[in-house]
Amino acid sequence: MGVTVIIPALNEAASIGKVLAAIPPGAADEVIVVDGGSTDGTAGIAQRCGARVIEEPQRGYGRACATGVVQARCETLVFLDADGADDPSQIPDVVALILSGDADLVVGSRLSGEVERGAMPFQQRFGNWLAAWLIRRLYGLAITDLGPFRAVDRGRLLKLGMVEMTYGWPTEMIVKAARSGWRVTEVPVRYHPRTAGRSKISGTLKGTVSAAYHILRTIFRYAR
Ligand SMILES: Nc1nc2c(ncn2[C@@H]2O[C@H](COP(=O)(O)OP(=O)(O)OP(=O)(O)O)[C@@H](O)[C@H]2O)c(=O)[nH]1
Ligand SMILES: [Mg+2]
Repeated sequence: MGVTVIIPALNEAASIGKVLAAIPPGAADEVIVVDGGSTDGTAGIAQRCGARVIEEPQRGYGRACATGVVQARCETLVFLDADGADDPSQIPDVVALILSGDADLVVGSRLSGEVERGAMPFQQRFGNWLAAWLIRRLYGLAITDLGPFRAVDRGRLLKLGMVEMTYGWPTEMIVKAARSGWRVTEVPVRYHPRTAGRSKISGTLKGTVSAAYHILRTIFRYAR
């Protein structure tokens, strides 16, 4: 029982403390920061803020999340980013339908929620819209976004057999959930611009092309 919050982090020293402090008291029984070998002191800050820090030296957003899943001690998992883009005060909203047994996967939708100015460049907004449209068409799942802020049952997630270890991971979870007949629900969430540092993915051409490739490949791979 209980809730484990899993936060993948790579060089997010400017925001990790604020993110951890914003987790509402009582909202999580365990908070894991999966550190990808940060060189800016992220792991130390996370530890001092009371998080359980797990090192995952292999690169990849999905890899970090998957390591958190294996290590988590609670049955309900919540994923959110370390860069300050997601709002930890919304953890209770995201996790509620899992805890009540009314959903198997809850995805925080930024597009049906609130995107702060500068949080989501046009290409990221369009990419998410397109991916969600494809998933509606190919999988019959009524979703609007593929956001990282989400909640899921750990036992179920382990049975999905996740293989994507980069930015295709969140997409793979959704399409495999659809294929497995899970009850997938969205709740609106707020999305802020990352607290500090240059955008590594959504604001760069290389990052955008790579993320788009992994997301689209994953959608078509399981559509057959
Ligand atoms: N441990 C670990 N964490 C990662 C890795 N890549 C990204 N992250 C973390 O995963 C979260 C999402 O990554 P971001 O770089 O913010 O991805 P994004 O939101 O698509 O793009 P930008 O915010 O525009 O850079 C952040 O908390 C990152 O620190 C990695 O290889 N290892
Ligand atoms: Mg980000």
